Amino acid sequence: MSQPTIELTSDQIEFYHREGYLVIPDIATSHEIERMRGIYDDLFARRVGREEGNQFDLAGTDEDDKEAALPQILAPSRYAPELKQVQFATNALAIARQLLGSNASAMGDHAILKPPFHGAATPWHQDEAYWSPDWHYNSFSMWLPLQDATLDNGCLQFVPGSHRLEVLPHHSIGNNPKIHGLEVDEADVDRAVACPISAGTCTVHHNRTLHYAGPNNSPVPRRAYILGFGIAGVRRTTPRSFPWNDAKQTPRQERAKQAELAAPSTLE
Ligand SMILES: O=C(O)CCC(=O)C(=O)O
Repeated sequence: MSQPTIELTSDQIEFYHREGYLVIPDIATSHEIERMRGIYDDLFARRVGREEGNQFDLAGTDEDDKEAALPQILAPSRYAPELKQVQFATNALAIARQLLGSNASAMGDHAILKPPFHGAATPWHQDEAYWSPDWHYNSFSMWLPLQDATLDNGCLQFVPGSHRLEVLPHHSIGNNPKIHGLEVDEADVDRAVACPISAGTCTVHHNRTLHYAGPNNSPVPRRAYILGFGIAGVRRTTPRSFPWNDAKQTPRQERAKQAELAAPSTLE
């Protein structure tokens, strides 16, 4: 494995813990970004993972014959293992250990594409709202755009300090349980900070930080490759529930179920 080419300053570490997000320049070279863009476009073009529920429309009803409003791939490195070897991944893990401690580890990757002119907004949400309510989390997402990310094409926006909130009530986009994506019911986003960044820079946000990305009004695709890092979750002793997830009935879940049923059992 390669050595990291980046180290956070104590000011950057302090900013992340205070504000719940951080902008990190120079995490990947233009050469690497160009290479990743080729891999990324190929994965979406081939619709990898569609049958097992790993490629779907985050913001729409995800029908096979309908153009996706916000295509997403879970675990793209499963389909393109070369993504695990990029210098960005080495740098990201080193940063995770600075922000969370030496026992921080990788918790998966995903990709969200906003197609030119019609890529939908990613509504205000907290990532933890998607997860099991049974655990305490201490994690973050590292968001790497594979071209410049601007207000016009859907850069990320954050509410500073919102990582100190509890998980707020969420609902499925459009109150439609067939849609995978979540939106917070209500939140004060007046103080939100938009983070337009150039290719090679990334942002980091805590699992409870409220964040949003606008629609893509530009003629180029807005590609984001996202890595998750965290320390092992501790089971909660005080129960909580996320009813917005219990209510879900997405085509993606159905495809995942069918793929599992069709898979040969490892016990036989
Ligand atoms: O890329 C986007 O539009 C949203 C990204 C996001 O919500 C995340 O990385 O947690």
